[in-house]
Amino acid sequence: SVFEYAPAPESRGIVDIAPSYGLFIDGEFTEAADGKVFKTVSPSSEEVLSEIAQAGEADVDRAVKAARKAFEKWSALPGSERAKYLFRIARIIQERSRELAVLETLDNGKPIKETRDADLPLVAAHFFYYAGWADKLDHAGFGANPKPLGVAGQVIPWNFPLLMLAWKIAPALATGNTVVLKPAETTPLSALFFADICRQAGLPKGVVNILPGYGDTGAALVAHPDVNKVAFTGSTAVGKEIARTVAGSRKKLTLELGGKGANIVFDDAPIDQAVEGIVNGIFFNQGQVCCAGSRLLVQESIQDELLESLKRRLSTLRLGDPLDKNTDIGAINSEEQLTRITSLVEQGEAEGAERWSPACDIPSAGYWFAPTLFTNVTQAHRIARDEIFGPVLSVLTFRTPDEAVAKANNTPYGLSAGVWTEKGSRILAVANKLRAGVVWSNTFNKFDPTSPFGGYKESGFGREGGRHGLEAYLDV
Ligand code: TXE
Repeated sequence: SVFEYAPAPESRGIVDIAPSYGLFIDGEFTEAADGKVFKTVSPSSEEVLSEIAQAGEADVDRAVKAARKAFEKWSALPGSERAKYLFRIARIIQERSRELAVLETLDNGKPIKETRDADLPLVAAHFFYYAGWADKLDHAGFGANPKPLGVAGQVIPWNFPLLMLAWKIAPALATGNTVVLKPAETTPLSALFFADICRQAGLPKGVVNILPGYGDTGAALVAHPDVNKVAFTGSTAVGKEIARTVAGSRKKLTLELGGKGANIVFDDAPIDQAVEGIVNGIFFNQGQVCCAGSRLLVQESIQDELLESLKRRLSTLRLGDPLDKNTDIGAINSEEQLTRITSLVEQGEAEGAERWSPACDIPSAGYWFAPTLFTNVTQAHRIARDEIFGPVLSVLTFRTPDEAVAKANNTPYGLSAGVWTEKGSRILAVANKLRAGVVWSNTFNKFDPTSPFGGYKESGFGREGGRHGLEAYLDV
């Protein structure tokens, strides 16, 4: 795993990180045309992990040209041949999953328990799943011989760097498109390792190109006239900007944006199980999850009992070194994100909500935020309306199912929700009224490549995953 433009890697146990990495264009690691670089930092130690080439407009153009050229042959391959490459990539991801998990944890700050047991298995599963579709597109229900779109420009965030890459690249390649992908500026490393995996799998040059950089690199990619499809996951503000850029062009667009998910707990729910689901819903990945259950809607009659159990459970969470297998709460991905969380939490206090956190030691270096619970929250509070994207739960109450539904839907977002009750009929009745792309019942944050994922309202449009995920990359 030593890349050409990656002199003398420094060993970090399982993973070797080189002091510098290039852009990945047309099958080669190269410097940026203007020689620009930026640093990627470990959020749990603030230590510089590596220096990364930063793609500018000229590099975007070069990568799109390479992807365009590769598209001719790649799209003409029989689906069964494309499938072989995807299966090979999936197997290499499995073989290198320990290395990738450590790398992702170092660059992102999330607990190794999560990268090892959630991110990496899901990444491999996505490639296996879409490999299986590559030679069956005629049977996907879109009519005979659906056509790939061409070059896909993909921009992804930092919260699940490799998983978001898998969600974007696997269906694009399976359907015969080629890709230029921009990872987030704070987490470029796993995408560059993925580029190396593409080479290891013998993927033809130019089919996948990786361009690390900031928002301006993403904007240049989105605006490039020879990009046929734009797929974005990130903030609602940037999603709207991208929609404006793409408007009037012939580019197809899918957007996966923010959320403010409601986790609704009825009085007949098994409390212990619900507490685990609430914890998973908002503290998984430090709450930096678009479909996080960031609003707890609890039926008034069980509020005291539930909150008592929840506080007891939160007091057992271990915050600290993300590489420690016992860590539950890792670092916040960046100083900017920590500032955003802190300011919203301060606003919550200023607006009169009651703040509670378990006692925990915050390491001196790195970006950290203790698990936080807000009670006495009203729907008007900003902490009940804005996506915080941190380990912060706002608790609201309700009396009737109708009130729960009304409160859950009282948000501009519509990505996820959870319903906790023993009554099957109630699950169905409530789920049907929730305006959210995914509703979990008696569980939360469960993902599967066979299941379409995406938002209603300001959470975006288009679906990733499942058969629906193919449609985003096909002219049908
Ligand atoms: O997002 P950005 P940020 C939400 C979450 C978080 C907030 C801000 O609430 O607190 O957004 O996070 C690239 N044209 N989510 O600032 O800026 C950028 O380089 C094209 C929810 O990190 O949207 C990165 O690769 N691309 C979310 C990606 O967009 C641009 C995940 C996301 O960054 C661009 C992340 C531009 N003009 C944040 N500007 C989710 N849905 O899961 C930036 N980028």
